[in-house]
Amino acid sequence: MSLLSARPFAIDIDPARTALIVIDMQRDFVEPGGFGASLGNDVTLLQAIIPTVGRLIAGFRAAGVTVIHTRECHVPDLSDCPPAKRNRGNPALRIGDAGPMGRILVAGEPGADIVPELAPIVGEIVIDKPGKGAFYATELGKILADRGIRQLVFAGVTTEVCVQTSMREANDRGFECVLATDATESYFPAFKQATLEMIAAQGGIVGWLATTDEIVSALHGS
Ligand code: TIU
Repeated sequence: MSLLSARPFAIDIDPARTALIVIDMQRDFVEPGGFGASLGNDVTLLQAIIPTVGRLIAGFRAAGVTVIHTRECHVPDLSDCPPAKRNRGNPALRIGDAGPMGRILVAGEPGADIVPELAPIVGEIVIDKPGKGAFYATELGKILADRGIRQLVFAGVTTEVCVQTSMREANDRGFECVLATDATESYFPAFKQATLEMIAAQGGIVGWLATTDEIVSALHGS
């Protein structure tokens, strides 16, 4: 056990029962021509966290603690993409349409890949998820149960969409959840800030907040 300096209060972390969940650090969200850009977003904000997410992943790898990556994507026939999701809004390109990085948010296409700087290494788990939450219609719950994992550190994009949804799903399933505040980002800075505040408010109603340095220090027992 090591004490993680966190907000709203410190938390004991057991590295043997902890995993890092890196949410959707895919080219479709952080590079021009992908899903995020097709929705009208400025993707440069998200690109800026890649080095910090890399440092967090490296800290987990060095400590021998489980690293899990997720990708928001759909099977090529889009049978796992509800029309309500595909037809939402008026994007330049819809899920499944051909863009500069292949078909938008379709598994196996270049845009659905995790950015090369954060590529999973052999032995790390990659979860393809059709929803915003990482537990919905995936094996994640079973994988965590099989490994006896009870504490989760979250990073990735976007803070208020897939990260927050996944963290809330995990909180309801009884996991203690920590969000790495400098290893997550939103297309909307105000939404990120609001998300951090709502997670830690009311005595940590959804979980804890800590920086990458605080988390890596705790994992290494310093
Ligand atoms: N649009 C947006 O902010 N996010 C998503 O659609 N997916 C994730 O957050 N991964």
